[in-house]
Amino acid sequence: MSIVTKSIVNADAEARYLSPGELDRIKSFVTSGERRLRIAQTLSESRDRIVKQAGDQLFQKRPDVVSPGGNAYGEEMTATCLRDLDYYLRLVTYGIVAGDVTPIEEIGLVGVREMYNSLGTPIPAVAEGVRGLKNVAASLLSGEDAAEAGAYFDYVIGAMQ
Ligand SMILES: CCC1=C(C)/C(=C/C2=NC(=C\c3[nH]c(/C=C4\NC(=O)[C@H](C)[C@H]4CC)c(C)c3CCC(=O)O)/C(CCC(=O)O)=C2C)NC1=O
Repeated sequence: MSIVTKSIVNADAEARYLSPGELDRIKSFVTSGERRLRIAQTLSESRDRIVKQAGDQLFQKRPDVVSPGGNAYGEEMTATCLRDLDYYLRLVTYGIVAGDVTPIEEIGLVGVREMYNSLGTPIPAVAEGVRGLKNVAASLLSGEDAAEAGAYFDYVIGAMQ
């Protein structure tokens, strides 16, 4: 949900007009719109490269996950692992566009620890992969844009600590 929808739902639940504070927050959401869309566009266009490089970095740091007995060992499992990184990059672009972490939370983080535990996937290694996504993404963005995007990657990483 974006801040616009959220504010309207909250105000209507109390049958009131949007408050000055809500209008202020919506204003800053609207004025940052062009920048947020530009960031999401860059990340979407470069998704293949971002995921590939983040995967390479992860498997260099954690060779155990792609070694025999590792959770991402074998072509198919490695591809599934990279698919998960692609999922998180996609969810981060949703968050950036919405200006809100709720889509990331609802689609990709609720129950994630239990899920990875049941699959035997090492969660710190997934977090490391998302850190890689963040670093590669940052290398494609200006400093200010990288900081904005970084907050959403950090949100995912934080949920996996
Ligand atoms: C959009 C929201 C969403 C998420 C997040 C998601 C994740 C997700 N990852 C899965 C599997 C998996 N995830 C991984 C990932 C990894 N293994 C490692 O060692 C690495 C650290 C890591 C890559 C960074 C692997 C290897 C599997 C397959 C495990 C198996 O089948 O045993 C599965 C089990 C079903 C399947 O194989 O598709 C789900 C549901 N699905 C979703 O719909």
